[in-house]
Amino acid sequence: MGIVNATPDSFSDGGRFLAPEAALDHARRLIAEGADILDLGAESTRPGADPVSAGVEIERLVPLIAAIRAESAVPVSVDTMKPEVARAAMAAGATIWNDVTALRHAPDSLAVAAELGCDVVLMHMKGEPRTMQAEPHYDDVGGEVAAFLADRAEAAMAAGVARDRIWLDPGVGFGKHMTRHNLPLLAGLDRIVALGFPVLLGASRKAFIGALDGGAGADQRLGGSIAAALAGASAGVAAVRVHDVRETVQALTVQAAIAQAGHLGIVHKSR
Ligand code: HH2
Repeated sequence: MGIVNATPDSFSDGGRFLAPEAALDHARRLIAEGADILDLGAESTRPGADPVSAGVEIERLVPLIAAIRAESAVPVSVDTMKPEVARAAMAAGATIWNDVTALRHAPDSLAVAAELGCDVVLMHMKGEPRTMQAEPHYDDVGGEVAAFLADRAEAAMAAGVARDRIWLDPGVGFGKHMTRHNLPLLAGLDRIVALGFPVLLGASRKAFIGALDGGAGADQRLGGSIAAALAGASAGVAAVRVHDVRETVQALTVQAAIAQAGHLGIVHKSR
């Protein structure tokens, strides 16, 4: 899943893709680099970011979705917590609602997701974007995140969302201490995969990578982003949400080829 930011203040792209033409060019590039899904966002979820109105999000997203739809069949996901934005995006041709609040932001989020019949990504976040990094606490981060996600999947199904429309996401960096929480969460992804839903992992360019590498900035975190994507793939996640599609696809291709050779080797030896 390639990330296309249509925000003026996203932490990693600094608004480079705000103009519709530039965002469309970026989307085209990610498709050419091998993205299977595009995730479009118009509101930054960066800690401390200011909220954006639904009208502004719709203005930024709908023309972009329509332009992508006009030239590509790539599935489009929209990163929004607002049901009215999801509704407008699905009408324009998106098929996945990626909600960092796991359909908790608005009272009608669950009902609208069920009505739209779209795929939904339910992500774990402790607190809300403005405050989430203020002293988060867990006794067992992996267990608590898995329990939360199982609970939200149940709530979505109870509201009428089909089981096979649900994705889960551990929410790396959302209300988690840089290393004390994100690393055990990444090490225990199999517990989330074991819930039986496809899992999406978003670790690309996140701050924990900088924390492990002498404060490396967002544009200096490619190696760590790839390491996290590979760890996710090993644990069985279905998709990784990344900025650097080409490099990630290459890493995953090599990882899969090595695994495949290993399997062939085992078959060989057992003969
Ligand atoms: N991370 C960000 C935004 N949306 N959605 C999912 N499902 N999982 C994530 O990990 C995730 C997400 C981070 O957002 P932001 O700070 O806006 O930066 P960017 O969109 O460049 O990643």
